[in-house]
Amino acid sequence: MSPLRRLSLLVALTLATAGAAQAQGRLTLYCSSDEAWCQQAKTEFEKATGIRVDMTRKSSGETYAQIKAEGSNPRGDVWWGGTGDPHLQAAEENLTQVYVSPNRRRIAEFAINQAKASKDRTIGIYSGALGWGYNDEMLKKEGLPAPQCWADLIKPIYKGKIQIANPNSSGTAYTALATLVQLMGEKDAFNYLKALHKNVNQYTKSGSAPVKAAGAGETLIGIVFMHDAVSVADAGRPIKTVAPCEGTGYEIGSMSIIRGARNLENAKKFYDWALTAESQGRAKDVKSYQVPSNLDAAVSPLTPDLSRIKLINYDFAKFGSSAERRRLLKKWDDEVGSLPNN
Ligand code: S7P
Repeated sequence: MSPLRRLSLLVALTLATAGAAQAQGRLTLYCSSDEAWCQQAKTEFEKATGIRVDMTRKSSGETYAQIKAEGSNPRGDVWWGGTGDPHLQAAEENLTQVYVSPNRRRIAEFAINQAKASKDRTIGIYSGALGWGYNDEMLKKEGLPAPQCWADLIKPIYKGKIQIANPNSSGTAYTALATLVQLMGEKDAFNYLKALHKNVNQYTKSGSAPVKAAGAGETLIGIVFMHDAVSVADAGRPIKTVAPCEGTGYEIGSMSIIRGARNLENAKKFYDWALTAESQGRAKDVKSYQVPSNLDAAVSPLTPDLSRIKLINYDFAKFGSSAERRRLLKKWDDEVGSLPNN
């Protein structure tokens, strides 16, 4: 072999090795929590491990749809955050993979139940109850009563004053749909949703957008997770948070490793890290006020206390199943989403 040929082979080999080393140092993270929390997770994990994280933030339903579309050629490694139902659906559809982290010892029962329901393809990382936030200044200016119950939200006095997300894209809005079905029975829940439609001025893509809009004075009421309303209030907006008087549903924010993850070892490292008290305790620093699943994680005094909220016995196995989630979303599209705008 000529010296020139030997040299070019050596260069090619060095470049290939360097490429492989670099590939070992990366992680593709699909994040469905709040943008600031996603950014924090990326930065903190990079700092702790030196692994470079490519992070994309999308709502829960959108991320599920992306992982499904990429199923035969997976691009993501970990799906972190977002409501638990679409994580359960992804598990059932074999889009995510089994992993039992050594860091599961101090994890709350609600989070382990999620792992059990999925045969260890997903796990809970936080929880939070559904409710809404309203703009107290606007309410007073308009001389309206504060809505305290689901029944209040369909009153004509709130016509055009409510926002909620579209349940196809948003895990929050799917939680609302499943909650109402469990609270009222399916027939009454769909009648309720049709009545609510008259008061809705916009179905947003993201679940927390409605209360951000309420904080900005663009709508009176945003149906969201209560911790998202607290977060907007904590940012100095005139938002009051409501736990519905009839009772309400809740989420188990979840995490899953995507089947066929290209950076599997790094995915496991991230998964283990995301279950630690240290990483979960940092959420409050970016105004994410969910209840952490690690029992030793620091909890903000602003975090809504779930033991003081009337929670329904949310059936995650049923409403996270592929058939039920698809059926309910189609029914919402056919009977509610397709109604003419007000
Ligand atoms: O981090 C806030 C939060 O409400 O966002 C997640 C949510 O599913 C993402 O937004 P979408 O409703 O648009 O899917 C929740 O898991 C989380 O508590």
